Amino acid sequence: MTRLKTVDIAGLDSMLSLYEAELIAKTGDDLIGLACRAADISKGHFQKRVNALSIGLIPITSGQGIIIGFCDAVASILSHVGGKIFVTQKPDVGGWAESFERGADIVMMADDDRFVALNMTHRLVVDNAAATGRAFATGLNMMAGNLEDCAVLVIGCGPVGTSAVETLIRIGARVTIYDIHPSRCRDLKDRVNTPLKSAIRLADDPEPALTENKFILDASPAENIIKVDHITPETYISAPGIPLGLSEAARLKVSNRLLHDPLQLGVVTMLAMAVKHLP
Ligand code: 2YJ
Repeated sequence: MTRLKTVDIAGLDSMLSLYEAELIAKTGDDLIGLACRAADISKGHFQKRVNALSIGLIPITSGQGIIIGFCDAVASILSHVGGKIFVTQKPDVGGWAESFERGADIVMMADDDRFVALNMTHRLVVDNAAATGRAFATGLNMMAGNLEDCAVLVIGCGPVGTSAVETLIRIGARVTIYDIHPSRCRDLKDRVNTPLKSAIRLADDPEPALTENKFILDASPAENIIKVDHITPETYISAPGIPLGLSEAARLKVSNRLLHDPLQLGVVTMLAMAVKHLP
């Protein structure tokens, strides 16, 4: 899993309004709207629940340690959509204690492997990878119009790619999957939680797959795999992977038919999934 860097999230706070305006132009809906569709809850339910919530963010020092700006970036995204948000003064165990003392309904934290939201009332764990896969698959569906019966290429068969494939299959897309490690493609097809596994094809070479597919979801951390020659006027790309997999020329050519961010869609969708079962 890619570890975010401070540079990936620098300035995210001050750009949220612009980010949201671009998201609406691309998908027809805002951050809350897209996240609610991904989590399958209504905007009304989301807003009513979130406005009454206290959410604690705990910096975690284990592994490679604190990423400067990480908790603040997550806090700014959450503040943008509602709720009472606080970053704990202390990291780790001290942060847990503070979250309980301040009555947090939801606690969020990340180490090098997992980024989770914990719904303290329902003992529900929402993983950022699952939320991110859902969000970017939903966003691709919205950008493209409707992906039912359409062919979609998913690059990267990790947890984000798996969740994206499950979401695309639920939408009714025909999905081709590719990973640099072929065994991960087979594992994804075995693991994926759907009776419609026959809708999943395995690609052993990315080149023809990238040329043949106009709808692409890139959930891999590979740079420069999507090149300018792969982009046509009908290409739509949803790219949760960090760093972005498009070459500079490909990025320019695909223009606003690209959905990509380091945290925003995944974080708001985590929150929507975490409040879904609150009465
Ligand atoms: O609390 C901190 O500042 C750090 N322990 C944050 C670590 C952030 N974790 C990562 O970057 C992981 N690779 C997961 C990120 C998932 C984003 N889609």
